Amino acid sequence: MKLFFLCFLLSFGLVASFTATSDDQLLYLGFTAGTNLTVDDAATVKANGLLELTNGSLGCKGHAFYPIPFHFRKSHNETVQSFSVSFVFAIRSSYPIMSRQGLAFIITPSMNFSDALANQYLGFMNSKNNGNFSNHIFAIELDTVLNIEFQDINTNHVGIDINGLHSIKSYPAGYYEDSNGSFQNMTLASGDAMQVWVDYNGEAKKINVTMAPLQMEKPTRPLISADYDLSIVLKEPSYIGFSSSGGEVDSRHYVLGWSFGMNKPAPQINIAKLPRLPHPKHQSKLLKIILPIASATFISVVGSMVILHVRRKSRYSELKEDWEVEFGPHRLSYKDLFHATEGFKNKHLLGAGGFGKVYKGILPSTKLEVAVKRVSHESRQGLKEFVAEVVSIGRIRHRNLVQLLGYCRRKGELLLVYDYMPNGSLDKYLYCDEQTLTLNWAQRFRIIKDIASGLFYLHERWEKVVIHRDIKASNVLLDSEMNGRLGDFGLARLYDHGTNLQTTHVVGTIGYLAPELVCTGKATPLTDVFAFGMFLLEVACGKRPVNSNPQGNQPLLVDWVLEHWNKGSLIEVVDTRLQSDYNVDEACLVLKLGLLCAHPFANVRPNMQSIIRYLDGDSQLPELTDTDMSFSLLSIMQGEGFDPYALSYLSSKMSIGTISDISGGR
Ligand SMILES: Nc1ncnc2c1ncn2[C@@H]1O[C@H](COP(=O)(O)OP(=O)(O)OP(=O)(O)O)[C@@H](O)[C@H]1O
Ligand SMILES: *[C@@H]1O[C@H](CO)[C@@H](O)[C@H](O)[C@H]1NC(C)=O
Ligand SMILES: *[C@@H]1O[C@H](CO)[C@@H](O)[C@H](O)[C@H]1NC(C)=O
Ligand SMILES: *[C@@H]1O[C@H](CO)[C@@H](O)[C@H](O)[C@H]1NC(C)=O
Ligand SMILES: *[C@@H]1O[C@H](CO)[C@@H](O)[C@H](O)[C@H]1NC(C)=O
Ligand SMILES: *[C@@H]1O[C@H](CO)[C@@H](O)[C@H](O)[C@H]1NC(C)=O
Ligand SMILES: *[C@@H]1O[C@H](CO)[C@@H](O)[C@H](O)[C@H]1NC(C)=O
Ligand SMILES: *[C@@H]1O[C@H](CO)[C@@H](O)[C@H](O)[C@H]1NC(C)=O
Ligand SMILES: *[C@@H]1O[C@H](CO)[C@@H](O)[C@H](O)[C@H]1NC(C)=O
Ligand SMILES: CC(=O)N[C@H]1CO[C@H](CO)[C@@H](O)[C@@H]1O
Repeated sequence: MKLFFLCFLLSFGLVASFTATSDDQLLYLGFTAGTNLTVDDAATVKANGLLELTNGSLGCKGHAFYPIPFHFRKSHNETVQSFSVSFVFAIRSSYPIMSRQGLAFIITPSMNFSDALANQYLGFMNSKNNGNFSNHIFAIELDTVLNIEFQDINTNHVGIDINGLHSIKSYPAGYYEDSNGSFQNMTLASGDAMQVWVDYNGEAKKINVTMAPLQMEKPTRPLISADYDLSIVLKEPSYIGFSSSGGEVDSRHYVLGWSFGMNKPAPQINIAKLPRLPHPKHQSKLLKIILPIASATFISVVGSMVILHVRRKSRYSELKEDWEVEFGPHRLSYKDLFHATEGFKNKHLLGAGGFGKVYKGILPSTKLEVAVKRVSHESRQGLKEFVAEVVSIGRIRHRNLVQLLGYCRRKGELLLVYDYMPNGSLDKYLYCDEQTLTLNWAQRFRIIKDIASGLFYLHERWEKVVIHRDIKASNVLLDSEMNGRLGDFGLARLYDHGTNLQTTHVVGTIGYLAPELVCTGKATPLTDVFAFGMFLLEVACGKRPVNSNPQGNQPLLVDWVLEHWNKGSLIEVVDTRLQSDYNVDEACLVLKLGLLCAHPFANVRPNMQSIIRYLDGDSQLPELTDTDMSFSLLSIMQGEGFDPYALSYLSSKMSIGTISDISGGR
């Protein structure tokens, strides 16, 4: 390497040059094919001198390394010396607003990344080795996707990675203004070229990362500064270079220039000598005039034909990505669902809930009756995890759960396909006006037992604990034999994904939310038990959990039942529509169990297994004592900051999400 190598290449009027100025310094002002650079996978050196790391094909990865490894220590038993890196990069995408992964500068003992994955693994990690200390990899990631699994901070960040993608330190892309110290945002995926500096101080064991727009001098204050001893990370010798991966949309990652210095500053990159990015932003005047005219003419001629064609196509268009391949069997085509519901006609509308509208349909292939739920889902973040969860939920089968058959994805929406329940949801029967339609006690008691058994399965019998989070009468559906089946399980998590992980967002429906859930936002099996308790009272009394009393002075059903229990007149709360035609022992059992389950203190509530034993009469419900029951849920909730007005005006249809919207948003 003692060679002094200099090469100028004239191509497209650009000068691309590579200089290995000495054995411990590098400078690339653009790249030339056959340059001292090892590229693999999707990476190529373009004729105009750009190093293109990813070529725009979906889920591709690409690498470029200086082919000769560096010695980072003077001798094998010493610490890693200081070094510094500087490079100019750009991320170009056909859809500027969409996610497209990113690239990383990396130092690695091996150039073989055949086992590494694309997408969120940035082409240098995979799900097995991520975070493993035997990787000996140091990287600076420029990431445009928020990956919850790596605790990414946002969709536009710079991070210092040691042996894995969970950054030891990261910060939104940007720089600190030298003049006044204010922070200026930068958008990695803007398509503009920008410069990054990485400086490691071997004595102070400090890593600084700085970035700035191309025309700017290096800012004094680094964007990220981390104390870390790279001596425990880097292997001797190690390669330096770049790794990159594309995501779900067409995007290209470029490096325009690069310099490196071992124990000395990286040579300054002369911006003027860098190659140009494709799609020049400055069009010639002629083009500015001709282009609109030409395109207008073109559009008007071809337009009508295209519109006809696009209409046909976009009608059934859906989003499908490579990661979904493994979920293949669970994915249903939009075309099938469209035909199944005759184009989502209103006459097939079964109802609408907090998540979206539900339609009845008949799948063309199997003639199976299904319910199709259209859930609007703006955020793409966490979608992969969510779909994985949907598929995992789809494997849950139990006679008291509504089977999820599959899903389909379109732009901004998700379609979930369930078994059709011909007799609809329980709330219709509980709150209907006609006397004839209501359910008798035996039917009610059986549905209660059904739901208990479905919930018990979710909590304790399936391979992992599934918390329902939204138990209520409208989520209890009745099949053709009037068996109770719990629907919507696991769905509430949809709203958890993609929102800020720090601010846990409460999901559920007012009146069914346990006090501790409202405070901590943490759903547990016992918060489900609370909602189940409310459900028991609801079924026995035929009243909604909130604002059930016409006089309005007792907004919570549980407090009203409790008042009667205290007075010894529990039986008076039983639904009058039953016209005293019910089993008094069973009704008392359900009411007392309801109170116990809806207890504000979670540790007093029984688990689902005990609940089933009580309902089956296999064990005796513990006698409720006055001290156990000396609570008013409303006062406790008010103590926790609930607005009593909001509470009393709420119908059970409203969810917490809606309330926070009314009060000015999150
Ligand atoms: N599998 C199904 N079979 C038949 N009807 C269904 C099915 N799923 C839902 N429905 C009907 O669609 C209505 C709306 O359901 P959805 O679950 O979206 O709303 P919800 O339960 O009222 O509220 P939330 O979205 O908060 O759970 C239900 O009340 C029910 O009548
Ligand atoms: C790359 O650089 C090395 C040493 O600097 C030199 O020996 C080699 O010839 C160069 N290769 C090419 C293709 O320029
Ligand atoms: C991109 O690179 C991959 C190799 O990783 C190759 O299979 C693919 O054809 C390339 N696509 C284009 C558009 O060049
Ligand atoms: C490093 O190893 C060399 C021999 O390989 C030895 O002479 C020297 O003392 C060692 N230095 C330290 C700091 O251990
Ligand atoms: C790269 O590693 C894989 C497995 O880790 C191995 O199969 C392959 O032969 C390696 N390629 C080279 C060029 O060493
Ligand atoms: C880390 O990688 C090494 C070598 O590949 C392997 O033996 C070890 O089990 C891995 N450790 C973990 C925790 O995965
Ligand atoms: C700091 O300076 C920059 C440019 O000089 C300016 O855009 C920015 O508004 C200033 N910020 C503050 C807080 O003064
Ligand atoms: C930078 O971006 C963040 C998040 O997008 C935003 O909250 C902040 O206000 C922005 N700051 C400036 C100075 O634009
Ligand atoms: C890193 O940044 C700090 C200021 O935050 C500075 O004091 C230090 O000298 C810098 N170190 C290197 C190696 O540039
Ligand atoms: C009460 C009620 O509506 N029962 C119906 C449930 O569904 C079956 C099959 O669709 C009907 O036969 C029942 O009448």
